[in-house]
Amino acid sequence: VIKALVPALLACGLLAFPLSAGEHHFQFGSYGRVNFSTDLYGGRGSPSNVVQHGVRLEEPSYAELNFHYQLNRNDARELNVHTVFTLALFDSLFHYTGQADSALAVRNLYGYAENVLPGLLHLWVGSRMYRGDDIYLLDFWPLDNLNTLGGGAEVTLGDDWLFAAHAGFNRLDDTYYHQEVLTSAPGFGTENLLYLDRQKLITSFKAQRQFFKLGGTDLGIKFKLYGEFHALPKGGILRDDTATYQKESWPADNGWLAGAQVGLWGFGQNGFLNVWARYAAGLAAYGELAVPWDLGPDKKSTRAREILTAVMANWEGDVPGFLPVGVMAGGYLRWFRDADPNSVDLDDGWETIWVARPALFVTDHYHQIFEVSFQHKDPFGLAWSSGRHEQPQVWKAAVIPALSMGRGSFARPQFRFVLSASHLNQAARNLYPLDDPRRGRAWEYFAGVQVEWWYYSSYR
Ligand SMILES: [Ca+2]
Ligand SMILES: [Ca+2]
Repeated sequence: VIKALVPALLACGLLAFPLSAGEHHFQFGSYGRVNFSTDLYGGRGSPSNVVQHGVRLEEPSYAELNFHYQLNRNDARELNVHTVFTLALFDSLFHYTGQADSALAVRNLYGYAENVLPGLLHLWVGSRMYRGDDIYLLDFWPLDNLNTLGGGAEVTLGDDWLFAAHAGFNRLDDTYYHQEVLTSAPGFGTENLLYLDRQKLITSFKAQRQFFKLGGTDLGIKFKLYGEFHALPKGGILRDDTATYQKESWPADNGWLAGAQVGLWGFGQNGFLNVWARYAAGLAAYGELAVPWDLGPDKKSTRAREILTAVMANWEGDVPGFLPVGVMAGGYLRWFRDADPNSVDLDDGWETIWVARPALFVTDHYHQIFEVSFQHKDPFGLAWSSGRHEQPQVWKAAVIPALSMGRGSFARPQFRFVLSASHLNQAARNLYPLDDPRRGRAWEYFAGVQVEWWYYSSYR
């Protein structure tokens, strides 16, 4: 039967695809950062932050291995299929802990069909880091950053217009989404009952317009509009905190997010500027991979809000009579309110961080880099320790001699020595646990050696 089918399938063109495909490509890529450090008090250098997204410089080691296979046809406008597999390794290094285990995560596992309609329509399905532009200095994507299991479509009209829509589900390993209960089986013994199984649906939409060579210069500008809608069906769990199971039910819930980005590039060397703003409500204010906390009296997230604005810029150029220089800068301002009726608790408030990283490109490879940052948090509630309104604040300054593969703030791989000092005010130190020795130190240090690389990675 199969032998008889082959000519028929060939005739239909169904088997013809792999036979007539052009060159196949395999590409290995990677993003990585590895560091070892000391806090100069005998311990490991650790991040000292009072905001959600602190400086990248103090982050733990992390790596991605990116395997990309492309069935590449000869004509760039013909159907072209990519499969992408990215494995991530988090900071659990055998040579440091002595434990032969790793913290792994699959960050990409998807197929992308390019030119389903030539030059117009592209489709993808799978598990994907689906995201736009970041604030490199904070390792933070302020507008569009989904880690999703789903699928989507992209429509491109030349290089000018891009429209994209996507839908995906997640069901975190938490009893807010998922519960299995041991029950007695008919007859004898026990069995697992999947009592709660509610998936959160996340959909996203983006529209982007780019303009190139503005006024005959190298300047380009882009405008992006972005939105998300989150929906969670109703559900309930069995609580076994009493002698008998108690049923607890939750209503259906939802959330939405709307935002925009303006991007400018093509000034100086490697110059660009991105500005973002977004407004989120309900489930979307807590983020995609979150279990919302402190819900309203109706057990819904309706009252939660997040407002965020962010900036990232880079400029490099020659200063006459001096060295070539560069400066990266970025930051964000965020206001958040959780869903409970109390608007003056510690969960609600403002936070902001601003960071600048100037560099002197002494030679193509030796770069003298500096980084300064300031972070501030204004929780509306009263601090537990003092009963007063406290505003944690941290200043940081770092000296970073670096060896880079080429001139430029984004040239990688980069080897660097980092000596960073942080000054924490009393309110910031009060965030540490009571017996933590750091409560008594106004200054914290991070001295370390790092290497960071990326090539053919989904990171850039
Ligand atoms: Ca609140
Ligand atoms: Ca609260």
